[in-house]
Amino acid sequence: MRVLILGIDGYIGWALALRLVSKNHEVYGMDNLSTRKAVEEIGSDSAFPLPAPEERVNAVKKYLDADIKFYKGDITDKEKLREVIKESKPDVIVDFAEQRSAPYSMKDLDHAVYTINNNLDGTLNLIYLVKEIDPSIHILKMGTMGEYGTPNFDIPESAFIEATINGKKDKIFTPRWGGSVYHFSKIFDSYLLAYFNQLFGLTITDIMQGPVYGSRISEIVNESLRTRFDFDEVWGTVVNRFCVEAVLGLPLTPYGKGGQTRGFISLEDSVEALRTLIEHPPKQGEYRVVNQFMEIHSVNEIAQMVKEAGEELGLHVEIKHVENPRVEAEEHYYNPERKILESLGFTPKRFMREEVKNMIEDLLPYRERLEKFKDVIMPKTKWRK
Ligand code: UPG
Repeated sequence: MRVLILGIDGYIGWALALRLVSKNHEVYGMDNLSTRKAVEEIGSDSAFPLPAPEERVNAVKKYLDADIKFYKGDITDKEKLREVIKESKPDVIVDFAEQRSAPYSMKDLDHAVYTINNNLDGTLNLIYLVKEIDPSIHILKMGTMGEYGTPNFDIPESAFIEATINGKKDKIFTPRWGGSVYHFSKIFDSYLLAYFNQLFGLTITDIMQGPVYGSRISEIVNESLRTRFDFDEVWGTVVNRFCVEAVLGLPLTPYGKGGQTRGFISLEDSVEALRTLIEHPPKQGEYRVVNQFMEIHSVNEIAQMVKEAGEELGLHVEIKHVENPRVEAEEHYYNPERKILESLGFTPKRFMREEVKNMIEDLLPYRERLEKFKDVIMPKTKWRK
């Protein structure tokens, strides 16, 4: 298949590109390199040094004997996006090209406005250009399990549910409630995708993915092929952060009570799940919602796993709860449904307990580099100032 990845320079975008070329798909990618700049803005960097895009493409040629065509461009620039879609003629467009950090979106008004404008402009451009150029293109859009929030009911895996209100039944969009401006931007994306699916008959997979962790996929056979790995208070996600904290000898930082519970997936399983969804598109004109996570854990359980993995590797690891910078439930019910990936033949391969040890092993050679970023680990970005 011909696959265009928007946001190919990111954590999952790059890893997916490697997986797809190794399975003989034709990969085109576009990125405006905004994550690199925004991470620099807060004084941080990827744990693994990142080669420039051209060097990454050369490394793919050298180590995987495959070609990736990289376009530098911003999906909020509709002329550029039109040019890239027309030139690459994709069967499927995978869209990761959004501001993806909850804390970044909560810094101040400017960051909130940027997040909403950037994410929604990109989604609208993509929708309208697919309709204009070739409405049969499958749009595989990265959303988040965070769209649902933490409701006191089981989270369904479907776009719509049947509800009875004041004794009358109707179909309603599955309820969503975000925990940051970023998460709301994804909720608004989902409404747009569902609406334009009904209006234009577009073929869409809207992926509700839980936080991804990990540093390995089988295609990373040389350091120059590594994908980025963030760990600071703004761009790092919880498991990846805890592993870096363990490597640096800093206490692990569960926020508040640490009972926050989420559905997690390893990087390896994430790219393989995405490949499965690419190779098994929905019916033409269908809007498909997929819940993409493999294990449910609380932040406290994760801290415990990372502590044990670190200690097995000879590190001294402490856990120290810190005041929660976010506004979120710290103890709650959590039971999301997951059936679609399994129904397509997908089975997970990597689990958190073993994977955190691999991550610490991968990070240890970079300890000196990570030492330089000790100041950006503790949470400073507060939801309520
Ligand atoms: N948390 C801690 N300690 C930390 C970091 C986070 O307790 O040091 C908590 C945090 O309060 C939250 C949970 O861990 O309750 C998850 O936070 P995090 O890992 O930062 O994930 P999200 O903010 O939900 O966002 C990530 C990605 C986003 C993606 C989403 C998928 O940044 O792009 O959509 O995961 O759910």
